[in-house]
Amino acid sequence: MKKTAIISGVCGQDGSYLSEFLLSKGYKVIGLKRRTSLITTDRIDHLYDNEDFILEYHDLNDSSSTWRLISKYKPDEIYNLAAQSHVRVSFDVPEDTVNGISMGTLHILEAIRALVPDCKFYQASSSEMYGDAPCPETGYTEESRMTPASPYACAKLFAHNLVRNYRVAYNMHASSGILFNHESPRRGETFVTRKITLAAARIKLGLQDKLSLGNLSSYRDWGFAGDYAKAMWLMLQQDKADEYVISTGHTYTVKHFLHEVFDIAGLDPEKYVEIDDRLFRPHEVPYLLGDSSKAKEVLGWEPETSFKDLAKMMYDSDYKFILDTEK
Ligand code: G4F
Repeated sequence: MKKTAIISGVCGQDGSYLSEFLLSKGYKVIGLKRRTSLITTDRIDHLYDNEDFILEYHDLNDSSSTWRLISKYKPDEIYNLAAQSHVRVSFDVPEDTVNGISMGTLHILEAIRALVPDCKFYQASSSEMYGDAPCPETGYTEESRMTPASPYACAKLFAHNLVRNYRVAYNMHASSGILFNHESPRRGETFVTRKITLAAARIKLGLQDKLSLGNLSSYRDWGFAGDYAKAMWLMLQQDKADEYVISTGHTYTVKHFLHEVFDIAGLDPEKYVEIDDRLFRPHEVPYLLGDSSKAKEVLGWEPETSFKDLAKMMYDSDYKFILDTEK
């Protein structure tokens, strides 16, 4: 009998990679999508022909939709990936961001407890939760102090703690993956890596002449989103639910990523990049480095894509995309 998995936020980067992964493992996948006036299904359009892939409308702020769908499909696993996930934007729409992440997670946990207590649950926790807490030399672990530095990160920490509470209080199989930044050609265009690879491709093709960026000196531990989807699944295959840091163990500045991509494109960033103060954040996370020793030891998980390969994969994909669509 096929296992059924529900994925909230299925139209996002991670939702699309996880859907592909679960379908390849023989799952029936119920993807939950928020209603928007613009079409946002481009990352999952190629999955429509698969009869095991079903799309349903859902909203994190509408608990009735959460209860109805969990009751309808009685899933074996639920992956909660939905969120307003842009950190800078969370300063502008804090209520929407915080409500969706915190109450959305609570609604799912309560529905599982009442309707499908054996269902396994995955929570998309984030390295943003560490905020500006001091980082150990070898990177943040599951036990490191967390001092979140944005409404988004505060809400993620609330949801992270809630998941732990439900795991202990109700003996639920509820796990959290503390994922460090993970990127891909499917990354949203307003996140810094994709903004850089798209701009480099457009500049190379003579379609853009400036790239505006904010803080170039923050450090991020950047991995490939496709590698990280497998880690989410592995967490739910364990006998015991738990929390895991998922990261590469290497950290680079935004400036370093910029130079890597512009080098690949054969461009000099000094000629094109301008700093725009409006893109700085009221409170920045200066340095993120993760230590995934626990994931390696317990899950047997390790990242497979290097920083250089990730930058090249993203630039090459955007170059082809711009050539096909704009040139
Ligand atoms: O690409 P970013 O917007 O990602 P950020 O804030 O690290 O958050 C991402 O990763 C988290 C995991 O740690 C997720 F939880 C979260 O949902 C999201 O996926 O910014 C990266 C860095 C920041 O320091 C930012 O200040 O790049 C800096 N930056 C500089 N110029 C910029 C820009 N960020 C964006 N988005 N746009 C810029 O023009």
